[in-house]
Amino acid sequence: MLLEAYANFSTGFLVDSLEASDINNDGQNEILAASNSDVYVLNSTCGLIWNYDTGAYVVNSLYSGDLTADDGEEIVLGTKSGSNGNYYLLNSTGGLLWNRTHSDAISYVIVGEFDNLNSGLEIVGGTENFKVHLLDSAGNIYWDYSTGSGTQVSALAIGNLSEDTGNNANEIVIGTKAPSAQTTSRYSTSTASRQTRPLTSALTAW
Ligand SMILES: [Ca+2]
Ligand SMILES: [Ca+2]
Ligand SMILES: [Ca+2]
Ligand SMILES: [Ca+2]
Repeated sequence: MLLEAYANFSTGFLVDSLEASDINNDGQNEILAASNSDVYVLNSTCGLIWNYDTGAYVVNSLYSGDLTADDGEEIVLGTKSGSNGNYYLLNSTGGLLWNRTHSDAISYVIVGEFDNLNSGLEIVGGTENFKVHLLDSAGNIYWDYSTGSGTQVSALAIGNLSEDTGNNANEIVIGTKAPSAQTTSRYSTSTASRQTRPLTSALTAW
């Protein structure tokens, strides 16, 4: 099979996170790219529609979803600056809806339905300091879960993985890594583990 580059856009830095989604509801997918402290939204031919610069915060992860009544999909960013992190929510035209500073660097974010008692979709974020957060669409963290000291949350997924009773059908899958003393960067490829955990037991032993 011959794979050919169709178009390209240079961010000038490593691209840490990518997504293709129709964030402005015009029937065509946009390309969302996180690189250094910027988020770029490109059209299907890699033309720049807008970019958003967080300033000092490197964007580790992005994820789009229809979280608020604003037009189109919103984009959640998980970022870091030193050992601190910031969650951001942008609207579909690159406007900042809110940001929330946290004492841990945010390594990964996803959007999905994880609490039917909270209206609309939730945000799940993972940190470089072994925590998983559940946030509502206003940026409030209403619980966190520890994956164990010394690990970093490197990936997250939401899906229905077990039969449940009650309000919450979906579980969270957590990917973690435990960096050695030599490889403390987020690109470490040391041990990984996975867990699934329903919300109802998020704060109790599993
Ligand atoms: Ca579109
Ligand atoms: Ca929206
Ligand atoms: Ca919900
Ligand atoms: Ca389930």
